[in-house]
Amino acid sequence: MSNAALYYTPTSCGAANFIAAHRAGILGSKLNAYQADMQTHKVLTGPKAGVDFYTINPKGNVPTIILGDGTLLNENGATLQWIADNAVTPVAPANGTPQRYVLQSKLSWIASELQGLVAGLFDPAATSEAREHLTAKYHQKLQFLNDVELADGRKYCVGNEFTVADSYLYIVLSWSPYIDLDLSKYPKADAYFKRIGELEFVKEAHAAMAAAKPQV
Ligand SMILES: N[C@@H](CCC(=O)N[C@@H](CS)C(=O)NCC(=O)O)C(=O)O
Repeated sequence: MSNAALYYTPTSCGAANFIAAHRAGILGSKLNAYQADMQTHKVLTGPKAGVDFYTINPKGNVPTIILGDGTLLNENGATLQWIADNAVTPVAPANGTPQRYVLQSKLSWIASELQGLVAGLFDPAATSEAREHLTAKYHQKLQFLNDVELADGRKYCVGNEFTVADSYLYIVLSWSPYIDLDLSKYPKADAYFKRIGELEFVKEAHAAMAAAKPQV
């Protein structure tokens, strides 16, 4: 069976998958990673460079993983766990353990509650009332992240090791400047974000994504 293929962009939630896969040690072995452009909806790198991304993923969004048997996987909760289940270096607690379900709950929370709100703030069509409402709700979530989830100053979302939930939360927090949000108002969340960004493999992953040369 051929390698699976990840489609991503370097600053989107797709990048969380690239970082996780890099940490997992599966890039270029079990998983090849290719960039796509979300404005033009064209694949930018790899054997399908130039192809309309909708023909690969009719939803047109990233992350997208095409498994070796052709199965299309979407949604961070699924793609990140596929990466975890195929990892050489572990990036999730073992399947079936309580901690694995904790990880699943964090992924769902990040996707539905954090990213769901930020996505609305990125929407240029959002009215100022809608924007105000979404911003207030997002601040509540960050307060919870800061005061409850990260209250003990923990390094990682789940347990004592980096997991796919960290790559995802880190990327969502990295969007703060684009939505005019000052993360330093939430010192524990801010410290967490900076700590993850300083991890050597996270820096390596950013460098590898930046080095990918669009072929179209
Ligand atoms: N519900 C999806 C959201 C994925 C998503 O919104 N991806 C964004 C990038 S962070 C995207 O590809 N947007 C471009 C588009 O939808 O056209 C998930 O959890 O993975």
